[in-house]
Amino acid sequence: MSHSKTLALIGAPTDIGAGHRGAVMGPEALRVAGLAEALRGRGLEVIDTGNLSGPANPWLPPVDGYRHLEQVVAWNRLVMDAVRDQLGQGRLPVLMGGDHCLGLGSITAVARHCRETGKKLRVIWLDAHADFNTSDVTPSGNVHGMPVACLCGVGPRPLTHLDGDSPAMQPDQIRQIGIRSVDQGEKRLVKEYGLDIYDMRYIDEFGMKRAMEEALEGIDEQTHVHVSFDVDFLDPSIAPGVGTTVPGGPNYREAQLVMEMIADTGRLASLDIVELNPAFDDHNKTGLLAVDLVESLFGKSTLMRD
Ligand code: B3U
Ligand code: MN
Ligand code: MN
Repeated sequence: MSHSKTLALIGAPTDIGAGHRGAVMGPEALRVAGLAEALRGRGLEVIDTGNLSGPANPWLPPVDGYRHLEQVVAWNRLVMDAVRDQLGQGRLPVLMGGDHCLGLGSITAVARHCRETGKKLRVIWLDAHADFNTSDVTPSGNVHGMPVACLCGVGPRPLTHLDGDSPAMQPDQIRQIGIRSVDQGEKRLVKEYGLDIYDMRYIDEFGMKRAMEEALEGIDEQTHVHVSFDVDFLDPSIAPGVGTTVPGGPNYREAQLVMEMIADTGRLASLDIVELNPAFDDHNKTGLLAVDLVESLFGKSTLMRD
């Protein structure tokens, strides 16, 4: 195992970018499900840095195509600073969301760290959604549907320039897996920007193994792999605890394989676990599953290879 690094759990309890209440409880649900204990059980050193404290969610309608832009910016600044701080200390940050708008702050910090340390960035985005909306095409105004676009420099200036530079990353640094809900205008944008998307059609036709082999192609010892795990990636039958379920997602075995294949690269260096919504869950079933999968991401092999 290559994880000599200490893991730093960072709680970001907010649903500021979401359309449903409840992701604010995500960090606590992951703690209750035993995230830190499970990873320690794998021999990893884990510290829980506690929760960030940002603005409350005012639950207002969108303004000019964005809901709560000011508060979204504030939360993402907090996340960016916390992730940057942990990376600077040589730790592996694990962001416990919170909704997926926070992937913007997390990956902005990771991308800068990669530029400063000469690493190649590869983002593996596990999600039912492409999260490439803009104010013009969003059906909701919810910023959790926009972080990938913002990271690629498409969006409102306070989000695209979160740390001053823009774009934070290039479309060819990201691979999206499990996608099955892309809005009409969003489809045009992901084509225009050339996003590498392994959607459910691709996974059905060629299998998860091939999708992941292609998504992980080119990763070497100079690569920093960031996983952004939106729990709605999983099929709702196994993961009901999310705000925006989309049927037809990866099953338990496929999800395990995804995590194991990423673990096998030995290059995982930062992680987001987002969109867990205990208000929709069944006895923390989804939280427990997320912990189970994250264990695999950190090298727990189901075939007793370790
Ligand atoms: N694409 C839709 C729905 C959505 C995106 N991300 C989530 N839901 N979690 C939107 O509102 O942008
Ligand atoms: Mn998402
Ligand atoms: Mn999603």
